[in-house]
Formats: sequence, structure tokens, C-alpha cells
Amino acid sequence: MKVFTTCTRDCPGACGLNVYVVNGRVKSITGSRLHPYSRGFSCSKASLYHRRRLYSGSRILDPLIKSDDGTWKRISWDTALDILSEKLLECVDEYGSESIVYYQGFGVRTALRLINRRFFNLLGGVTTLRGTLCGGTGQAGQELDFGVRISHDPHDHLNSRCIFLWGRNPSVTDGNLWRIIRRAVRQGSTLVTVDPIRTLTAKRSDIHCQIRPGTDQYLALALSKIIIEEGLHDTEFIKRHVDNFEAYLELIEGFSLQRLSSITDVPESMMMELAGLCSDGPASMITGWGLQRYRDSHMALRFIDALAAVSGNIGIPGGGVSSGFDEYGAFDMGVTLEKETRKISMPLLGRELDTLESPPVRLVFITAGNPVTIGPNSMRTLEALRRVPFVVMVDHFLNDTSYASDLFLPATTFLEETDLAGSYGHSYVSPVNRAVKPLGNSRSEFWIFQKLSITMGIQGMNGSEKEWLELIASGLLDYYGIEIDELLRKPYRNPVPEVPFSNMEFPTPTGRFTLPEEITPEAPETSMRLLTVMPPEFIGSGEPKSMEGLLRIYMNPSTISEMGFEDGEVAVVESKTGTICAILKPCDDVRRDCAFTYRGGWLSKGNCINAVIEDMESYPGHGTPYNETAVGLRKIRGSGGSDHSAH
Ligand SMILES: Nc1nc2c(c(=O)[nH]1)N[C@H]1C(S)=C(S)[C@@H](COP(=O)(O)OP(=O)(O)OC[C@H]3O[C@@H](n4cnc5c(=O)[nH]c(N)nc54)[C@H](O)[C@@H]3O)O[C@H]1N2
Ligand SMILES: Nc1nc2c(c(=O)[nH]1)N[C@H]1C(S)=C(S)[C@@H](COP(=O)(O)OP(=O)(O)OC[C@H]3O[C@@H](n4cnc5c(=O)[nH]c(N)nc54)[C@H](O)[C@@H]3O)O[C@H]1N2
Ligand SMILES: [Mo]
Repeated sequence: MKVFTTCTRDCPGACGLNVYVVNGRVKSITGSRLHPYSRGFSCSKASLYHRRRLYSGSRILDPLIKSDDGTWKRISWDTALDILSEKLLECVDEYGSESIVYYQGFGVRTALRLINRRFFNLLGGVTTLRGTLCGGTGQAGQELDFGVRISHDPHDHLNSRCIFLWGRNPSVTDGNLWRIIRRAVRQGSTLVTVDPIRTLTAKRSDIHCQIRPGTDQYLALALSKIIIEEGLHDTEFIKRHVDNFEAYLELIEGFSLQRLSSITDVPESMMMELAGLCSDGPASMITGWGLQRYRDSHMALRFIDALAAVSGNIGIPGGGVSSGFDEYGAFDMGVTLEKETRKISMPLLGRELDTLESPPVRLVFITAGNPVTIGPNSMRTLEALRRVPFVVMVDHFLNDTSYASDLFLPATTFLEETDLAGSYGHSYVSPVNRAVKPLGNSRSEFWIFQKLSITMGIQGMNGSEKEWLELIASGLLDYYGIEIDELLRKPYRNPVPEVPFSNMEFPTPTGRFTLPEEITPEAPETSMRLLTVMPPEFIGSGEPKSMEGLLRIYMNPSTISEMGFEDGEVAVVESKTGTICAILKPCDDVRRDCAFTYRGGWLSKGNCINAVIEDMESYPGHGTPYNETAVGLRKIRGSGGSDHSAH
């Protein structure tokens, strides 16, 4: 049997998949040509999903409760639901519903997850999350300029003469976008990658601008300066649709090109070349999440937006600033019955769990999230979660967050579920079709919340999966005049504009595009910046098996020796937040003033980089500035070699 479904992993792809099932077992998974966007593409993480996750020996297939001695004990669903219902009601009665925190991670974000939120609102409205561990900072910047964040349809990049990738590495993180970009390049587009690391994407670009981390706003300003001073700017667009041009000009005049070159470490000649490519458009700016890991990242987006505006690249095919899509954009959010309730900061989770009062936090309910491993300051999050009287997690595996959890509920994988998936990389809504029955006693989150509502006597949660999906996707179904069964057969595109702002209407307070009036003051030099980037081999915090081994920190060989270490030496990486042992791997692809490592390591495997990443929150957007953490290296006590920094 062949089942068409969609990958729901935390990736912009949401690729269409063919799942081959023999005797009730998944045999193989391949990319499906039925998906109009992914057109047969799938990565190894999808094609190995059944081996690494569905049938993994580490997968938990029964509800578990933690005993007093800290060991996990198997229990039945009836017992689990009874315990949970009692705990939830106790919180509501004694402290009010906001003493419960609902933490929805990014592990999976499909349409039916909206029903989880409905449950918590029917319960009275609980504390939910503010800000994000992912993007958000950039979106906040773009909302100030355009009034709203909307991206160009990825296929529109085929109309670009030049494509700029700013802090994005699609050859690793977004295979579909990468295919489109490669096609554009074959058709003659110039590809520019702006990244402190010579990534795989950078290696395959026409120009790699190896910028100093955190200085993108100055580079974008420099390109605008050249364009304006050469008289190549779009005066008509600026006059009719842009606010703050005078103040922006003043900013530009306040910086010499030489100074901008020294701030960004980008040669003036390269700045000239890049400015030429922007003004000789259409040029599209595709921004990534790596760009958003700084305290003032919203300003990087604002200055990139400004560059697109002054160079006449807004509202035209092949132009624009594209930074992603809203995976829930096509869905009717009304089903969540959203209430104005208290929020807790996702980036500052540990700190806020400890300090929230009136009411204090009594229960944390986590679905598809692993905040201890993947949020900043892992130890603080772990300790704060441990102090919460009851923590529930719904996942496939036990992980670092399990150390603080009291109840584990075994979730199904998307191969065992019916649902719909939006995407943050394109505009299609795609079907998730069950390929096999839930393994063991695993259950979908939808099932869990429905059963819980019955146990607790909460009304308003009845209905089949299809009935809820029909409601959630009603806008799309009406638009195409189709039934839900048809939408579960193949993907349909949410009919948002392929070229945003072509009508030159900007939903800002003045109806005009808004240029920034200030620039962030130059940051003092930090000792060494540590960039945490996406791993090619796994997603998020991965699967337990893939997470073995010492942490590797990739550094320029000259930096390793200048700091008094040897290639391949094991050293202590320290910040004011924590320490971790890591192998220093020489790598010519990284600048001399920074190092990089892959995010996702686990505390329990000894390779959790987030144990040294400081918990901070950027504003606006409440993002997580991981890359602001200053790190140093220390010798492992007693180790020999060229020990210059041990004493
Ligand atoms: N240092 C550093 N840290 C980072 C980042 C960084 O750049 N640097 N990036 C951040 C970003 S971009 C993000 S999005 C966050 C991700 O943060 P999280 O979403 O918390 O992390 P993940 O490990 O991707 O997924 C969380 C859990 O979801 C589970 N899961 C997967 N599929 C399912 C499912 O179908 N059902 C259920 N119930 N659970 C499932 C996984 O097993 C995993 O334990 O991490 C952030 N952390
Ligand atoms: N294989 C794989 N794919 C994934 C994921 C995964 O875990 N594994 N995670 C998914 C998720 S949750 C997300 S959010 C996306 C993220 O997708 P991307 O944004 O493409 O990935 P990142 O590695 O976070 O960042 C991209 C690049 O930004 C660069 N960068 C860092 N600082 C700066 C800076 O100051 N300026 C500039 N110009 N560049 C900078 C980094 O060096 C990095 O190469 O990927 C998704 N896809
Ligand atoms: Mo993310």
C-alpha cells in the first residue's frame, strides 16, 4: 500500500511523501511527485523517519509516571488521564487556571494542535508563551517597516537577477528552496551569501560575503549609501511610498564607507559590487533565522528592508525581502477560543517559572517541546522545572526535559496521524494521512485532549478529526469549493499574493513603508563569538541515538593556536552561564573571530551547548539572542600541551 502524506518535522519543507506499507509496517519513505511544491524531494531525515523515530527502540509506547525514587513506572491510559485530570482540577480550584503553563514546542505544529489550545481555553485560560526560541525578532522588525511580514512565493525567486541569502543556509536547512535557487542560478541569476561561515550554501554561491557576526545592519546601510550616492535609488518609490527618508539620509551621511567596511569586515570593493547587484535588480533578499540570534536582530531586518526599498525592489516580481511564512496562516484560529491570559517568556522560561506569582506556576504541560535541551541556559530551566510541582510531557522519547517531568504521555508520530500541515517555507496546506495504526499505546495529541476533556467533564471538544479539520480549513475549502476529503488527497495553496505589496499598500500607521531612523550603536568586541547553527543530520534536539559523542566546536586553526590550544584538543568552553567540554575541530570555513557548533546537544549525553548559552530576550519580538553569549576556552586541568591560558 502507498500512502500520500506530508512531513511534519520542524523544517520549512513540509514535503509530500509516499509511505510504502507492507503488512501494516512502513517499509520505506520517498519524496512524492504529487506535492506541487516539493515535487518528489525529500531529505534523509524524512526517508529514515520510520527507522529513527517510528520504530526506534528508544521510543516510549506507554504512559509513564515518575515514582518517588525517580524511576519511571508504566501505567494505563485510564490511570494517566485520572491523575492528570485530578492535578489540573486541583490547580484550577486552588490557584486559578493561570497556575497552569501550556508550553507548545516546535517539534510539530499541525492544524489539529489548535485543539490543544482550545482545551486549555475551555479550562479557563492558562498561562501561555510569549516570544520564541525560533524567529520572531526579524518578523517584529519587518512589521515596523511593512506593517506586516509577507514573503514572496519561493518560485518568484526565479524572476530575480540576483538572490541574496542573508544568514540562511538552505542547502542544509531547506532543500526545496535550495532547489529553486539552484534553478535560478542555472538560468543566470547571481547568488550572494552573507554569512560569517563558509557554509555549503556559501561554497556554491557566486559571491560569499564573510561578514563579521551581528553587523548586517551596517552592511545593508553601506549598500544603500552607495546606491543613493551614485543616484541609483528609486526616487519615485521613495517619494510616493516611503516615510523617514530624510532621517535615513542623515544616518547614511554619518558613516563613511571606510568605517562601515571596518565595522563589517567587508571590503569596500565587495560593497560596491553588491550594491551594483541590488540596484541592477530585480534582487530578492532571503533572510534566515541565523540572522536573528542577536539582541538587535530586528534592526538587521529593518536595514535589509530599507535597502530593498531604496533600490526599488519592493512589490516587484523577483524582488522583496522574504523571511518565511506563517504555518497557521491558512487556518481559522477561532477554534482555539483564544483568551487574553498571562504569558511566560519562552527565552527566559527558567527565570520566569521561578518568579511568577499570583498565581505561582503549579503545573507545566509540554507538547512537542524540549525546553531543557534546546532553550538557553539549560541548567536553569531544568532546575526551575524541577521546582514546579507537576510537569507533564507529550513526546516520543524521554529526553533532558524528562528529568523534570512527572508524567510522560507517549505521542504518535505523523505516520500514525490524520491532520493538515501548513509550512513556514511556502503557502501550501498539505494532508497528513495515517499510514499505520498507532504503535503500542501511543496516542495522538488530539486523542489525548479529547479523552482528557471527557474525564474532566469539559464540553466543546467533541467531533472527529475530519470534522475539526473541516472547521479549521474552512476558508481554504470555501475558496476552492472542495470538501475536506479532497484536501486530504492533495495539497492546496493558500491564495496569498505571490508578489506582496505590488499594490503599494503598506498596513503601517501612515500606509507607507517606514525607513529606520536610528542604527544600533556598535557593540564592543566580545572575546569570541560562538554561533550555534542547524545540523545537517538531524532536526532540533534529534533522536536519542543520534546524540552521542563529545561536543565539537569548529574554529579557525589560527584561532585555536593563538588561544594556546592544539587542533583536536579537548577543552572547557565557558561562559558566565555554564561550562562544557568540547573537541576543538580546526575548520578553515569559519572566521577568526568566532567559532561555531551545531545546536541540539543533550545534557544527559554531555554535549548540550545550551548549558553555556545565556538566557536573554531580544526586544521587540521577544526572540532569543543565542549568539550574544561571550565564551572563552580553558584547559582541562592536568592536560599538557601548549598551556598558555590555564593560569
Ligand atoms: N543554541 C541554540 N538553540 C536553539 C537554536 C539555535 O539556533 N541555537 N534554535 C532554536 C530554534 S530555531 C527552534 S525552532 C527551537 C526548537 O525547540 P523545540 O521545538 O523545543 O525542540 P525540538 O527538539 O525540535 O522538538 C521538541 C520535541 O518535540 C518532539 N517531537 C517531534 N515530533 C513530535 C510529534 O509528532 N509529537 C510530539 N508530541 N512530539 C514530537 C521531539 O521528540 C522533541 O523532544 O530550538 C531553538 N534552540
Ligand atoms: N537539517 C536541519 N534543517 C533544519 C533544522 C535542523 O535542525 N536541521 N531546523 C529548522 C529550523 S527550526 C529552523 S528555524 C531553520 C533555520 O534555518 P537557517 O536560518 O537557514 O539556519 P541557521 O543555521 O540557524 O542559520 C543560517 C546561517 O546564519 C548564519 N549567521 C549567524 N550569525 C549571522 C550574522 O550575524 N549574520 C549573517 N549574515 N549570518 C549569520 C550562520 O552562520 C548560519 O550559517 O532550519 C530548519 N531546518
Ligand atoms: Mo526554528
